[in-house]
This record gives sequence, C-alpha cells and structure tokens, in this order.
Amino acid sequence: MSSAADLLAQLVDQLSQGSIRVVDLTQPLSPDTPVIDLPPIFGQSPPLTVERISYYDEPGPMWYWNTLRLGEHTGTHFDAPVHWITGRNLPNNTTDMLPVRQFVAPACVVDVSAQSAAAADFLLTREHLQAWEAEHGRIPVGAWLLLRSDWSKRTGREAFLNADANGAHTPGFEPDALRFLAQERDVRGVGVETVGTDAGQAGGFDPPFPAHNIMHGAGKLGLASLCNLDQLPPTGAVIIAAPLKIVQGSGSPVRVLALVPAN
Ligand code: 23J
Ligand code: MN
Repeated sequence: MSSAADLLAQLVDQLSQGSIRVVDLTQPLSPDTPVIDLPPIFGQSPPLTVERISYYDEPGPMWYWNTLRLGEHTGTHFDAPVHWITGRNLPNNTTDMLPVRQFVAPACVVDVSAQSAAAADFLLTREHLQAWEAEHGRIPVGAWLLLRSDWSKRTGREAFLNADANGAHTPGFEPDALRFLAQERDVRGVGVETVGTDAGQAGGFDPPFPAHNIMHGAGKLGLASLCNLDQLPPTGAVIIAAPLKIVQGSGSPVRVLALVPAN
C-alpha cells in the first residue's frame, strides 16, 4: 500500500539518489536576454536593467543587492490567461489568482527540432499531434505540451529572434493544433523555446497570435524561452513552473524545473 506520504518520501529519496533528476528549463536572465520585438506601432517590453544598490560598500557596507526593471514577459517567462483579450474576463486569470495546483503538471514533449532546422517558419499541425499520440499515447488532461525546437541553442539576439523585413521567422503552432490541445485535450498550456508561444509570423494568422488567442481564451497558460527540452523524455517528466505572485500580473519571469526519471 502506497500512501501519499510514502510517495513523497520516495520522491525525496530518489532525488538524493539521483534516480530522479531535476532539469533546469530556464535561460539565464541578464540585460542581454532577448525580448520580443513587436511592430513599432505597439508599445515595447523593455529588456532587463540592473541597478546596483550596494556591493559591501558605503551604501551597504555588509550587503549586496540590486534593483531590477523588466517587462513581465522577459526571458523564460509565464503567460497568464489575462495576458490576452480573449482571457480578459475569465475568473482567477492573473498571476496572483491562478490556483497553485496548476503550477505542477506533467509534460508531453513534441520534438520538432529537425523540421525547425529545415524551415524556421515550421508550424505544428493537429495531424502532427495525432501522430505523436499514436506513438506515445493520448495527451493527458492538464499536461503541458512542450514544443522542442532546439531554438534555445541559437546564441545571440539576431539568431534567436531571426527577423527580416517580413518579421520574425520562428517555429510555432497552427491554429487548429491549438484548438485540438485546448478543446479536445484540455492541456494546461503550451511551452516553447522561442521568445513567445506564437510563431514568428503569427501576427498574420487567423486569428492573429493563435497560441495567445486560443490558449488564453480557454484559460490555458504559456511558457516561453524554455531551454533543455532535449533533456526531457516524450512523456513522464513533471514540470514545476510558478510565476511571481504579482497582483493583477499578466505574466512573470519564472524558474522552470522538470523532474525526470534518470533512466
Ligand atoms: C504581446 C503581443 C504579442 C506577443 C507577445 C506579447 C508574447 O509573445 C508574449 O511574451 O506573451 S507574441
Ligand atoms: Mn509572454
């Protein structure tokens, strides 16, 4: 008989033995962290700035600390349903009100790294998801759908944002794949390695920015600028992603961890 208490004791045990690993899915956060570049008619989210308050010196002889300024959607970050107009009137749609239960969830990892390397504008379809399910089983209710594109391996702002005169070219989801995930599978949300959950060209889709429009309209969450998705199995990882409890926050920088069976 395995009680919940036994299970948690086993978890602690296997974490210390190393048979369960903790994988960091978070990018370093610095003033160099790339932020999304929207068309200039829109307001822009600033990159991180760090201002030193003291460094064991006159303003603080025994302590070191900094003041940060950054957009909520900077670096590895969490999108709450209120971020999009479709999620505007949902209950408990902000970073401070979301049930914490939602911050621990299993992951389904879809590997589109080869397709994304071959075509930067690659879009995942409903059919891709159905083929994934034929191999790995049905996407469970409440699971994160993580898109492994290997995009996090691109170093430098230019290569990561991959923009030209026609805008950004980064992989993402077709609207119908998002409808499938939100409505037919009731996922927790989608997570990506790119700067935002939508494809680079998604401003021109119907609806515009469907990962935001469809997911947040259904009360689902988003994770952007993830890394190390290549260290996750297709199923079986557990994700811990809890945003800062910003009152009425639309999102937050986040440290995303995955618990993974070592083998
Ligand atoms: C605002 C408008 C469009 C997009 C985004 C934000 C994000 O990607 C984001 O970080 O939520 S595409
Ligand atoms: Mn965001």
